[in-house]
Amino acid sequence: MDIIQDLESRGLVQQTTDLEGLKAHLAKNTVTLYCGFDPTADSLHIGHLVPALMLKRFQRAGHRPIALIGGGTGMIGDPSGRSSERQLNDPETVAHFSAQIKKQLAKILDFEVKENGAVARNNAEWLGDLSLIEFLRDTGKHFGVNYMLAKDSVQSRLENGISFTEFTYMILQSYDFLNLFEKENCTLQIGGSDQWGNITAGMELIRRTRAGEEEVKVFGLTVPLITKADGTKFGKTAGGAVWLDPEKTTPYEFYQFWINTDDRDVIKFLKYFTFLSMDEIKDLEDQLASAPQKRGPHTRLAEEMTQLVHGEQALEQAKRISAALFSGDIKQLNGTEIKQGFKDVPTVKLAKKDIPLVDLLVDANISSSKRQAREDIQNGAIYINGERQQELQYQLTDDDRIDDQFTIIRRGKKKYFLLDFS
Ligand code: 545
Repeated sequence: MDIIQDLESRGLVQQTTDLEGLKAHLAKNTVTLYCGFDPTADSLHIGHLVPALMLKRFQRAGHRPIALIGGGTGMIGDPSGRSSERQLNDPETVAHFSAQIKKQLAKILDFEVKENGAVARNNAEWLGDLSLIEFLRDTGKHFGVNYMLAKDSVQSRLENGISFTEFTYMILQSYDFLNLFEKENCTLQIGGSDQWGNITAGMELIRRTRAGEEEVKVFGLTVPLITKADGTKFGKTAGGAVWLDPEKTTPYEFYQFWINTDDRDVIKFLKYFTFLSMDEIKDLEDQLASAPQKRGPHTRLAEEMTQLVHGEQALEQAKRISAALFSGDIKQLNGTEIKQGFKDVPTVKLAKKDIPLVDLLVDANISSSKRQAREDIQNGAIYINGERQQELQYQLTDDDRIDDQFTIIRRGKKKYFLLDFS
């Protein structure tokens, strides 16, 4: 099966230019392709994974991916898919974001392999010292204003307004494609479907500047934007976006996000996000039909994704945390795992001493008064590290502190509190 067939069977191809030509091109050559990422934040989120993994899919099929960091374009702002003008970031921020994004992409792609090792480029390298006069004469001349106005990215902004700055963005991205074509023999640009207008603009620029030359064949391909069966936005949780940076979204939260995928979406996501073969995915689809309560496909998706983004050890931790929280057997976790698993529960800092449970419940605002605290204990509503404690006189000791630092108190069915004795 060729790469395009594989991508099509996974539903990963939204639009292409000259599909048959592209298939032949990929069959005949080691193709250099690129996808751009503008440093608009200090981390990628899971929405960016599909195009990033797409580069990896091409690499696995023997082609050569370029991860382009938009250190230059990130100073301007892509109007594509946006209903209002962007806030400009200062150069230091853009440089900081660029470094972060580059690190994340470096974890996904293989830069070491000899034949078709991935390459990272930053368009600040060439856009940075481009003179305005040169740019307007050599590049701007190829863009008719009518052509630019017809693009979706501009059309959808006519009402709200668009600055000349953002209006020019498509020319910069086009210049990149031309530059990578000339310097790296890059002949394919990929991106999300919001990038179609910019990608085709670049092809047009290459065609015009290379007019009359033979063998100028470049292509574009877009992946679909991810939709969910329930109509809500993909990749958002109550706590916001699901980031790749483990400081922003812990591996445990990341794992939980995928585990909680809707039954109606899980097979599609296995196709979009994992490298499981279509046969393996078909097996999981059968499992979903015959034993939906087992959530086999969801577990597999969560495992594959956590391993891919955070590595084996983080995956094991995420699974241990999930199992401990499910069974209530919290004692088996270590301090780091406690911190991850209880990141969002109310935390109370306390001094390390043997303190009567009744006092502790009041001090930590777990029970509203001593009377209430006694009632809670007697009713069996209080759990220390997962174990019920009904002894009114009970005193917390070192034994109750996990890694000499943390105690988890549960009140009732699911109200958790983290006591931090550090
Ligand atoms: C810049 C210069 C080029 C080619 C492309 C670009 C970037 C492009 C763009 N892409 C999006 C993006 O998001 C921020 C990521 C980092 C926080 O704006 N003009 O930079 C997204 N892209 C991946 C997919 C996308 C797109 O990085 O293409 O569709 C999201 O899935 O929105 O020469």
